[in-house]
Amino acid sequence: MQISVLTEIALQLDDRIACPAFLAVVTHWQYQYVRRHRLNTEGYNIMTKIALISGITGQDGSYLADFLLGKGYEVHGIIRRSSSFNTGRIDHLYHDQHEGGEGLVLHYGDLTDSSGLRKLVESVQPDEVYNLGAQSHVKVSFELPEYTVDSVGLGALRLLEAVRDYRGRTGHDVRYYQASSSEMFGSAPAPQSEATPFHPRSPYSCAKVYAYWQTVNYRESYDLFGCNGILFNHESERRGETFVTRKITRAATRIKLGLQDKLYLGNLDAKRDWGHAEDYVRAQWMMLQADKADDYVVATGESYTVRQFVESVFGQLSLDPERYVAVDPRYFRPAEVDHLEGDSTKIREALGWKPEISFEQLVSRMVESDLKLAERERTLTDAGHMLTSATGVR
Ligand code: NDP
Ligand code: GDR
Repeated sequence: MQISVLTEIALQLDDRIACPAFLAVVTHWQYQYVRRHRLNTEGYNIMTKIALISGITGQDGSYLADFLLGKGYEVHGIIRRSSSFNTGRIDHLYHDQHEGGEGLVLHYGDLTDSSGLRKLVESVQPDEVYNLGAQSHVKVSFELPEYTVDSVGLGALRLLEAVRDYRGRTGHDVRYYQASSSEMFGSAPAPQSEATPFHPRSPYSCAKVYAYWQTVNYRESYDLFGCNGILFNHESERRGETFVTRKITRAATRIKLGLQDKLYLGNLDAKRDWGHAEDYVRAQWMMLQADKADDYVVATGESYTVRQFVESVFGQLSLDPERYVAVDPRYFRPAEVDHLEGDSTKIREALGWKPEISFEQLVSRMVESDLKLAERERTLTDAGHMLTSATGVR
């Protein structure tokens, strides 16, 4: 109603004093209104929000897509071109458009390609942008420092610029989430909170510190609604197999079924604050629904050593870790982060977030899921099929 009145005014102005910029903005609003409103099953006019996710094929991207689709969002994801399939974590969500698929739309793009990112933001016209894409492996970042900094640090800057330009041209407000990391605290003593000074210890975490400050800078300089979620480690059944928790659950369950003999790990004394990714993507969304943009630590507040994680997993499977686990210095890092344990009081008090899944439940869910996977592998090997190694190289 209000929109069509505005369009009417714009058209008259356009005739008389030629005001194309105003007309463009109003036309944009009108288009947005039509695109974002639909009738629900009871016939009520409801608002559809549009989200754009970088890193949708990763652990968090896939859970966030599940979560947002469940809330009625139209979700757009950026995927990288790859010579092999990289959409395994979101296959359950994606329906081919030829089969009437809706809700989730995938686009090729890369955080190292600014022109592609700009075009995407322009065409998707998102209300919320979640920047989760990254070369996210800390040990790998020592071997690929330049690429890591390009995708993690400059990648965030490229996306922020694309959002700023789109907002400036259309007046459309876009909220931006930056996947910041507890790795930024590095060697700062635990517990770490929003007030703890950063001391990054890897190319990855240096790049994350850069992206963190650019997000703050865009908020302060351009009044962009940008939030940093400083997330402590979060794991799941969908965790990449070269991160330590999944490497352990994959190996232990394979050992249980006679598919593997040994598990080689690096530093067993590192302590981490491990939560479940499902709880953490909810926190990401909550930050963008708040009245005011801010930065928040997201953590459980409990930490365990890698050794304790091993004991818990092997214990669940009634296996003796002493027999199967060995240390291989190849997995040590040039600089280690010894102890991360988050103080998430701020988000708990300001937004009412808290984790629902305990450490014990996290371990059980991962073990249960990987045991099923190992059983399928066992069936295949029993039928004479060759399997590629499930043990990560990192
Ligand atoms: P994953 O490694 O599982 O996923 C990373 C995603 O980024 C994948 O979709 C990957 O694509 C994509 N990606 C990698 N490089 C590029 C690029 N150049 N351009 C576009 N996309 C790219 O990470 P998580 O899901 O675990 O983490 C999500 C984000 O949160 C990351 O930014 C990570 O650094 C950060 N983070 C993670 C924490 C955790 O404990 N999980 C804690 C704190 C922060 P592809 O599938 O093709 O490889
Ligand atoms: P992290 O996770 O470096 O904290 O980064 P990772 O699981 O790789 O390592 C956790 C700790 O375990 C020690 N470790 C090993 N790690 C791996 N990967 N492989 C091993 O064999 C091994 N043995 C011991 C590590 O030295 C380390 O101390 C993760 C990523 O998701 C980042 O993107 C994210 O920002 C941080 O968590 C928070």
